[in-house]
Amino acid sequence: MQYTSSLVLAFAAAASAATIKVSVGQNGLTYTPNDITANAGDSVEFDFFPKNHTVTQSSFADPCHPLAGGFFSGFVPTKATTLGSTFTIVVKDTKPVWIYCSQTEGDHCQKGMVAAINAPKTGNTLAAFTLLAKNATTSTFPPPGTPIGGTLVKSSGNTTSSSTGTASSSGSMASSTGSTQFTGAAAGLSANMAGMGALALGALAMV
Ligand SMILES: [Cu+2]
Repeated sequence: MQYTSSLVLAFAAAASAATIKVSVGQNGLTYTPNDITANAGDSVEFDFFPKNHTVTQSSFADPCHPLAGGFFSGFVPTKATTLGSTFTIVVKDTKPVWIYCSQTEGDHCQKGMVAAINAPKTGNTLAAFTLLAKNATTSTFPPPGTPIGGTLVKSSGNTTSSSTGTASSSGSMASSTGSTQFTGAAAGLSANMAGMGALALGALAMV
């Protein structure tokens, strides 16, 4: 009955997915932590602090410029009194993911506002990426129509709204955020179920 046990394993792996929280701009032009380790299926929740930052995916070789098909939170203006906006992505696999803030006023990316998920420990490290970013040309970002590739929950005072990107590399996890997320959660759930199906098929293929 390896068929059954593979399926059980696949579902068990999906069920144990973690949510990793990253502060955006809490201590200046930083993501904290910025050298993130995550498993496939984990969520990374970016929590926005003042003033006006983004979470944008780039390639390693071209920091401060968006990767085609990558995720983008859009700009999230945040006042000191309105904390609580989040952007959540789901990690697809353990390949390195490179991230920067595309705020051009103050050159956030060039000043080191970058992060990585599963960066190699040698070669293309986060330190190497940071150095490339320092010398990068003016930051650019995807055109309007955000968010892309993740779920944005915008908080401003007492009103909270959420939206989920569609043209994307990753869906949203049903468990990632609060009660206003029905639309995003439903879409994320089906994406997740599809993902688990694929995982189960993969497990079967290896039997
Ligand atoms: Cu920034």
